[in-house]
Amino acid sequence: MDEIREIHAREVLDSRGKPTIEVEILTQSGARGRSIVPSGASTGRSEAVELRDGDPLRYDGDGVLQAVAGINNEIAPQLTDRDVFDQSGLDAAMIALDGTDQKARLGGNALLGVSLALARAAAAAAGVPLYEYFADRLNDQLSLIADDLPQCDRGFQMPLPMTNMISGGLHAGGNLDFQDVLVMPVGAPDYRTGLEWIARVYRRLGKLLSDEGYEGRLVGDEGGYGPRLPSNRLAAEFVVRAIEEARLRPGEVMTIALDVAATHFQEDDHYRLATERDLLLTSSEMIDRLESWISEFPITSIEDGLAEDDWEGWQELTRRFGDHIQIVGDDLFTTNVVRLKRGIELRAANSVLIKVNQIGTLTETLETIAVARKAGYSLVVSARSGETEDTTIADLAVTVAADQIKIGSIVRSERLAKYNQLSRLHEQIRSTLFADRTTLIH
Ligand code: 2PG
Ligand code: MG
Repeated sequence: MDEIREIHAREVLDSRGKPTIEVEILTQSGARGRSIVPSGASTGRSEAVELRDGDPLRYDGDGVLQAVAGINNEIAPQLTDRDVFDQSGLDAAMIALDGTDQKARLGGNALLGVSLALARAAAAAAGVPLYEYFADRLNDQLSLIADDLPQCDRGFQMPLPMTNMISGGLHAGGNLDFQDVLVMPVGAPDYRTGLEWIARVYRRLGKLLSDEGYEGRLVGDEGGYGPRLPSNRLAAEFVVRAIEEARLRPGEVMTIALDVAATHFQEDDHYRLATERDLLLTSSEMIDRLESWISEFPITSIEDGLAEDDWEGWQELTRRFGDHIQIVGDDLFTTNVVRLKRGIELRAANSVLIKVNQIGTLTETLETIAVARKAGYSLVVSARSGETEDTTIADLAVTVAADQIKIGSIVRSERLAKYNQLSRLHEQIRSTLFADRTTLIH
């Protein structure tokens, strides 16, 4: 038992210069925890609501003073004097205090800031690294789901980086329809080698783009290059060439992943490809289009290939490619256990993207992870396009033996904060192995 003494929130800025929430917690024993909340641009409709002030005179309405006040004046008095180790009870108390389905009253951003700062304070109070503290909380969730489900055995593992090379969509001014072309060093023997391979490809890619007259220096929100290419296809072609120039074998040791983020170019029941003369595709035609990409490029993972409510399309997508490609739901699931269970039942995907701020508390995030594991889904722990120096997701990925971690590219310090934390964890957990990634191999 270690009682919470102080909870204090303030407004700080994220990597896009937008206000966000920082929370600090102090316990009776003197342990401290601090967290900063990330923010998405290509958000799913079912995400926890991000509470923003809407006052046009401050940050064009993006201020978070109301959410900060909600923490300082409502959440803090409720949680003060309670045991910092009671993560699930404290998260449940905040959810009840908010009282809405999508955390719209106090804000998912407010709840998440407190939830993660609580975990950090509790880990500090227990004198254990954050990833170890997360393991105990994950085991709580696993045992709630089923007695026979193997507990997290503290066999911590490094996640494989899924790293952005070319950014498009809402992350780079609409230069491309697709949001990310990413790489995964599936043949790397360990994290350190994988990171070097990724950096090598990134450098070759910048040079290739510049040499051919495209913007090989301008980067999008997550540090991937943001060239104005004439087609989505060309983006994948450039990345394959960069892998070759880096003397790595595309499809063998380095594969490609896509985050299509299709929700954001869906119009009514169609998908509008602006870079292809506003071509309108039905869901099935969009799947055919993805199929041609899969056959042409060494793609082993597709995220949000279809829009967030196109459940039938997702079923077809998974039926056609789910046995050899990772089909990842991001906007589709929004880290929400109800949506994930529906997807599992419908066989609508085989992998889930985990973003802590989509759901808004650590306990709910771990519940979603536990359900995904039980269903045999792979896990991709992900940052947001608006990020900060907070490194919590690196520890989370190691605890849950995430198959991959998606942080953005290997430039910009809000991204490097996580990659560098992973380098520290790589030494601490003394496991050179990546999590099981058999699903990724062609
Ligand atoms: C995504 C994320 C991260 P955003 O779509 O997966 O790349 O973007 O945070 O803008 O939702
Ligand atoms: Mg996504």
